[in-house]
Amino acid sequence: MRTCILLSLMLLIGEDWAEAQKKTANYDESKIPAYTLPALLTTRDGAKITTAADWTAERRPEVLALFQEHVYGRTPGNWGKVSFETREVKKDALGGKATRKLIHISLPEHPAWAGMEVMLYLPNGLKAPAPCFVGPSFGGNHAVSTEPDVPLSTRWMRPNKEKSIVDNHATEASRGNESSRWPLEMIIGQGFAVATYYYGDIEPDHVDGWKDGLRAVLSKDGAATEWKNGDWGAIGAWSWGLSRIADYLETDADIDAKKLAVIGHSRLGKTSLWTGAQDQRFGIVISNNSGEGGAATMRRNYGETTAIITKAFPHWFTKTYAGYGDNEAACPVDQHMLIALAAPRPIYIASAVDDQWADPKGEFLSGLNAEPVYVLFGKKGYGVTEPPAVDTPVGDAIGYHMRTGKHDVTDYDWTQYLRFAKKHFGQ
Ligand code: GTR
Repeated sequence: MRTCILLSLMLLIGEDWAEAQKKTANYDESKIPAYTLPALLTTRDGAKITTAADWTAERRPEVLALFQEHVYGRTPGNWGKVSFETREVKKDALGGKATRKLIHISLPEHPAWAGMEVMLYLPNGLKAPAPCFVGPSFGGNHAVSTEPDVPLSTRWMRPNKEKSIVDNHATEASRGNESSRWPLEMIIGQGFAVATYYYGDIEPDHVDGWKDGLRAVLSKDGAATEWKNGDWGAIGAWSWGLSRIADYLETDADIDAKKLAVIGHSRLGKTSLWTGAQDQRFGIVISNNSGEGGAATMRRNYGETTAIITKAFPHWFTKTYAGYGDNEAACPVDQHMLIALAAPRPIYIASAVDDQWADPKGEFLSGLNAEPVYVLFGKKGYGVTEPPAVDTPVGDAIGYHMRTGKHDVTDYDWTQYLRFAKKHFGQ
């Protein structure tokens, strides 16, 4: 009971404190202090990168290592064998339009981790293996789907009255509460599969969540320990989950594993970007309203800042990152370099005009400033240098739009992602 009260208190400090900062944050362009971005195409020892081959062989590994060391932490490599158990194949899902598979992923060498439940919807009647969107959910598979026979997640969930979360657990009334963000029929209707899992299967999203999650299980002694600079944070762990889904999809003959698009919203958009950077099996990377610690330029003091995010959500990142609060200039990376880690794979960044907390212009700028790497590969970026008007998508290998409305994932966003994926996957 006492732990429960303490936990609730800590949660309030995290989410509610961040919420309160939204009122006092800077939203005035003229008040952003001058900044210089770290050079994308100069190595740490000063060598200039002028070819795609040199980017791939020299600078890319260096930039990836810098993000591990300073922002998200290193993903350990000690999970061993991964096992997949298909627990359900429902051929007449979504009124016969789709096949729904439920796959349990676990680690036989680490039975202390309860594993993750993957829900995969496949379009019925396709003549070839399907391309697939892969993304984590905030509310669980039963929240993504409105189908009443999807098992209700039994995992810990963030308090949320509107979503009918009672005592940190989903209830029958929670079904479908995230379905507007996952327009399954629309995605299936265009010939794409969707694979998703509840991010809390990997780690509950609060400061002490790791103690009940995969990070504790994979830590050296399998016991609670303190995290050091460079150790992975929750974003790294959630991202690990997406890579394990890719492991599974590579074994599923109904899927074209050369056509996987990783997608995420908000904190899970940060997760999507970090996944795309680490795991090149994802051929397209999509960041929806990912904001600070995602696509937004770290050095712009606009909306959420490094100081705010690392105070409210220290567990998302490696410990080192907190040291850059109000001291971004000292950080050897900025987020344009994270976008560049997707190159030459297509990447899409989406903002919403009423989501100023996420700094839409800063999200746009990271894509723009990543372009020199795409150019090395003979690819085109936005084709514009100023943020486009609302609801006017731009770009080629780097796509961008600023949607009307608030922080959310809407059908408008998915319309653009489907168009982008069809174009680049040649569907
Ligand atoms: C906010 C946080 C953002 C964003 C968002 C979300 O409170 O400040 O960085 O990640 O949560 O995930 O919905």
